[in-house]
Amino acid sequence: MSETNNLAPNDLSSFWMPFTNNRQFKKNPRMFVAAKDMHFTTADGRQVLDGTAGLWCVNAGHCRPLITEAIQKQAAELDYAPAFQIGHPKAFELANKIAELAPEGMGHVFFTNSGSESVETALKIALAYQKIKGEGSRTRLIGRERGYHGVNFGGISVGGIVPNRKMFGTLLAGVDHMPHTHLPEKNSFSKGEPQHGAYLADELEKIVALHDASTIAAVIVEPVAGSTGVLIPPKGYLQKLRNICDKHGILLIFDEVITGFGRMGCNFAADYYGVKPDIITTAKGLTNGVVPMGAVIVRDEIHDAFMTGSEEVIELFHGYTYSGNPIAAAAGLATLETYKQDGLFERANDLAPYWEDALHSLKDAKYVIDVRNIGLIGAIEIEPIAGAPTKRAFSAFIKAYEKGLLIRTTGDIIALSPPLMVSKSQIDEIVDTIRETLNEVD
Ligand code: PXG
Repeated sequence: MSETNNLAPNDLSSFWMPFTNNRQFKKNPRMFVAAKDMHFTTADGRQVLDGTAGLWCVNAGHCRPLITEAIQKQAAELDYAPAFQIGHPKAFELANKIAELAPEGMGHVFFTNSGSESVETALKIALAYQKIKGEGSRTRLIGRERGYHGVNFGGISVGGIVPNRKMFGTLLAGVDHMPHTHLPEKNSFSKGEPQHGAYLADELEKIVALHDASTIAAVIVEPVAGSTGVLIPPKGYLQKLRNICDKHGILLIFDEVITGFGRMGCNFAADYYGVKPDIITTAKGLTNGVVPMGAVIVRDEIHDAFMTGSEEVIELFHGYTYSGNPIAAAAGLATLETYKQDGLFERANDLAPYWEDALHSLKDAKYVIDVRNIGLIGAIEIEPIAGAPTKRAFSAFIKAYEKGLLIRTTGDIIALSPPLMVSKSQIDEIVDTIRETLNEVD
């Protein structure tokens, strides 16, 4: 054991890192050892500005005192309580707070430990609900190309990111996919919602016509697709999906793991777009990423449909050892309080126009072929190196890191989502560093 945790471990072999080029990383590791507000500290003592809120989760900024203290206190008071057939007050309190933030009539919350588990939970609730309503033939699930819904089997089945699916067998049966909404020839450099493409929602009608509505349980989409490289829904698209689902008795699930809790400058993307889904999946920003936790928010009628029959019977055969875990619940409560005290959702909303202008100033930067933005989300798409896709963006990731800025790259897209406490000068710093970085990569 090293005497100080500021030293990189000298043997990196045992930890099989997620979504990482392990061998390349271990030859030249990048380690964070501390964080505060907008910055990480690296093992060699450098400050790195967090342009991505960790992995889209640290919406309140790092090591915020209320959250840290709440976790410390909870760990000393009630470390764990069984999640089945016994409760503890903070889980109920947090569920109430989430329901207050959720759109009207979505007053019930099922706790999970990640976005992936929230997605599995939502899909299972949708299927079970259809069955309870006497519509047991509705077993199909519809996702979308380029969709990301976590990495469990349900999520990769409805998801549409090919490398996440192709190694893992036949996946769930009875899944179909709508086309993605990316129309670069029509919409590049759109500020906010792109004008063109609402018609792509009509593809759902074609899928319904093919399979018949009586076989379809639910449609799941990210209101703004994040992981695939920030695809913003064309104007009117989500409302059209809602209308088609209503017409055919299909549930609409919004996967708001990224868009929830202030990222759009309001509680949820559902509020931003004025489109109410039947189920919302969340995680990440719920606890500021500090303790793993997810929550599935369910429309009252769906929840109530389960609360019939004998009270001696478990209504939903589903749940996790850590559903509503006390330390996660304490972190969630303190996170929501921090958002409120600091007015962070309003701050994100106020900053969004500045963010938009700053990002679009990169239109003439080297290699840039598109800039997209909404709320405090942004993407800079760059021209790939011929025959070597992703290579230029990955070089930019490394170069930006060396220059003291954390960005995310996916394919040849730089994705940005800073903590909501970001300042205007830090936004300028993000943009300036990206411009410089692009000037310097091959
Ligand atoms: N749904 C959506 C919409 C997500 O973005 C998940 C589900 C899965 O969440 P968990 O907690 O199981 O990872 C996600 C996660 C990236 C990136 O850089 C995005 C995610 C995770 C890690 C990296 O775009 N999204």
